[in-house]
Amino acid sequence: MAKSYFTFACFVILLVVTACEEKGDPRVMVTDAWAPASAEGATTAAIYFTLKNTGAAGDTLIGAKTYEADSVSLHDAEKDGDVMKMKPVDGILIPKREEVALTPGGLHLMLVDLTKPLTEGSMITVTLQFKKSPDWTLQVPIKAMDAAGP
Ligand SMILES: [Cu+2]
Repeated sequence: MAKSYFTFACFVILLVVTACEEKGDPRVMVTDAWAPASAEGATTAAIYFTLKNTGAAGDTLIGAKTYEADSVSLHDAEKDGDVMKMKPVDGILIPKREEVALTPGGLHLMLVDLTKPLTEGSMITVTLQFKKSPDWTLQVPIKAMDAAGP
């Protein structure tokens, strides 16, 4: 009985794995999340992380939510002369088998209308929403205001 149950379980796992491969699903992982502490009186804050897609299809980060802010936008940044300008983007594409890094001076999540300041040494929870992959909830450690990386 135990043995046949084990065989059945293996068969089911095999079916699930096969189904995923055939559909060519994305497989997105999120690593190296961090955010600098927010400036005194600031109403916005940026969050950075790396998206890694080891799957057989591309996916798109389309949004995020957190209790720390009224809304979350996807932003890109570029230098316009000496000024760093940010602009909203509809989504962040993560091509299959590729990595996309959100870093200072480039792509980032923007928390808009913070419910409270992000303080160094604390941790916040953010849920990422993708076009195809399930939601991914991550813990984001808050670093010093002048930190350059995770
Ligand atoms: Cu921004």
